[in-house]
Amino acid sequence: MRQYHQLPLVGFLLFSLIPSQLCKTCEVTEENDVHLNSLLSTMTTSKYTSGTQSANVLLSLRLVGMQNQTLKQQLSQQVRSSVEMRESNLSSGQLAMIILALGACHTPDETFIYDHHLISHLQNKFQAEIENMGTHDGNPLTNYYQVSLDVLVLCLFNGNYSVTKVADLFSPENKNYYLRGQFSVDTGAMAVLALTCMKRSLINGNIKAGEEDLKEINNHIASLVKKILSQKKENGLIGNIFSTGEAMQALFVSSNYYKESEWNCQQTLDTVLTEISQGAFNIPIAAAQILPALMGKTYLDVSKDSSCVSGSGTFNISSHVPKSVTTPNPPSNISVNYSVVITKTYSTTVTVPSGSVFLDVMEEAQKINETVFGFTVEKSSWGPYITSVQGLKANNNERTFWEILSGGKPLSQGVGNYVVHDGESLEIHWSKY
Ligand code: B12
Ligand SMILES: *[C@@H]1O[C@H](CO)[C@@H](O)[C@H](O)[C@H]1NC(C)=O
Ligand SMILES: *[C@@H]1O[C@H](CO)[C@@H](O)[C@H](O)[C@H]1NC(C)=O
Ligand SMILES: *[C@@H]1O[C@H](CO)[C@@H](O)[C@H](O)[C@H]1NC(C)=O
Ligand SMILES: *[C@@H]1O[C@H](CO)[C@@H](O)[C@H](O)[C@H]1NC(C)=O
Ligand SMILES: *[C@@H]1O[C@H](CO)[C@@H](O)[C@H](O)[C@H]1NC(C)=O
Ligand SMILES: *[C@@H]1O[C@H](CO)[C@@H](O)[C@H](O)[C@H]1NC(C)=O
Ligand SMILES: *[C@@H]1O[C@H](CO)[C@@H](O)[C@H](O)[C@H]1NC(C)=O
Repeated sequence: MRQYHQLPLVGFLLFSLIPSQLCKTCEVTEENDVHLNSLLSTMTTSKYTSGTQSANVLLSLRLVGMQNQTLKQQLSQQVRSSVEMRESNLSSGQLAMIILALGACHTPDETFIYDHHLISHLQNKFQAEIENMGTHDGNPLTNYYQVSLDVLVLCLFNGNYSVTKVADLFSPENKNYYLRGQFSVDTGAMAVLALTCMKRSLINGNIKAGEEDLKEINNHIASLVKKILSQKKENGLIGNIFSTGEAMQALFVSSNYYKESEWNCQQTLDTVLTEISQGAFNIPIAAAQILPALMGKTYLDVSKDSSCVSGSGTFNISSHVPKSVTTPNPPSNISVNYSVVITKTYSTTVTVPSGSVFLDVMEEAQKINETVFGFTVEKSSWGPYITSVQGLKANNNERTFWEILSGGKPLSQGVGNYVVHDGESLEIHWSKY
């Protein structure tokens, strides 16, 4: 930890190192606004139980200039009370997301951040992440998605952090960018947003650091952008459908690190719109994470003065709520094969009503044999998260978790949302990421 941003400016030389700050976006046109209605109604009609979930949604609605004051007031209230009730228990990234939401668009919520000293709490939580990495083989308390959120928010809200330390931490070779051996697009995208914020602050002279730091940050952005683009699929999605929104944000703010021919933004946008119409974003946090990019917005816009007025004015949200996707067929039962895999495999066949989700199967199995199929679950912003099976608990320090699969393939939805099919082979695996 050599340099902090209080140190003197290195100088104008820095400017020459950096490409201009163009920001290329593609966004939904007015005639496509209708596609956004289902996203907005998912966010409008949900019950909010998690502070992080409310914060994600509030941030998203504010960034796109959504007009419903009642809804924004409710969400803001929930976010603030989640701080008042359990500030000390929030993870670093949860607190960062809350600050981002409250600080977006310069509303009176901003004073809450300062009255409650949230920036200095975040500095401490960020410090604890770094200390944990030191004592636990480079593993943060949470994960690099959250560590990136921390840096992004400390940068946007002028918190104190070491530029040199962060530049070292965010080296693209760091194992924390990878989950199950795969580059995590969500994580890489959040890191690009954080590094870009730092880069801009350095150029503007808001923070001071050595020339070496700036070079390093530039190199990291370049190489992360390359990795993100390498996860681009034939249909334009980047990573999977749920990482695409954040990848788009990262690519918007880093457009001078790739050639125009390397990314067809319109194709990505069109595929996302198709997925929206098929109901892919049917939980509020998924809707909240895709929406800003569709309107050409990024989390870096949070600190801009005039960024939160939507270009196309207000949305015309249909009061019509999309019908639930469950089939109206008479209730019938289906059977699935369910296994718990540790080193040994424990299997059973479970019968559940059609339309059941993975979690229902686990509950049925638990009734059959509590010792073998007993499990614990925690509420999270994405729904229920499995924390232990047979008493064996997931542990971030060891990078262990319970992975869910169907037919041997990892699922891209959680146990609360994945709808099971007759004859399917479901598994929950004790795994390392
Ligand atoms: C880090 C991460 C993980 C880590 C979490 C542990 C850790 N070390 O932090 C690991 C690798 C273990 C993991 C596991 C899974 N994950 Co994950 N994960 C993420 C990631 C990159 C960041 C989450 C985060 O910290 N958010 C920020 C904080 C502030 O919010 P939070 O709500 O407090 O975060 C907690 C929850 O998000 C929870 N969590 C993480 N993943 C998932 C997935 C589900 C379904 C649920 C309910 C909760 C959950 O862990 C976080 C830390 O405690 C997100 C990306 C994203 N866009 O959000 C994907 C993401 C949330 N995960 C996803 C998935 C699919 C999974 C798995 C279901 C994969 C699988 N086949 O097993 C499992 C969960 C299985 C289970 N046990 O219930 C999807 C969810 C999509 C969806 N529609 O539901 C995402 C969006 C990635 C993606 N692009 O597909 N994940
Ligand atoms: C605004 O949000 C509230 C929920 O907070 C909802 O009941 C109301 O219908 C919304 N208004 C519009 C115009 O969508
Ligand atoms: C904080 O978390 C601990 C352990 O998870 C729990 O026992 C405690 O009740 C929580 N405190 C609050 C205020 O939520
Ligand atoms: C900023 O943080 C560093 C440690 O990371 C510390 O040495 C320094 O005193 C802090 N400065 C302020 C103003 O808090
Ligand atoms: C809003 O949408 C509804 C139905 O889609 C339409 O009838 C109405 O004219 C639209 N209003 C505006 C202001 O565009
Ligand atoms: C489905 O299973 C439940 C419980 O085993 C049973 O009560 C019910 O009659 C079954 N329904 C059908 C349509 O088979
Ligand atoms: C269920 O799955 C397990 C593990 O994949 C397998 O060993 C077992 O034969 C399967 N059972 C049935 C009835 O398909
Ligand atoms: C649960 O499964 C274990 C291991 O197969 C077995 O030893 C035990 O007797 C079973 N318990 C019940 C209640 O069936």
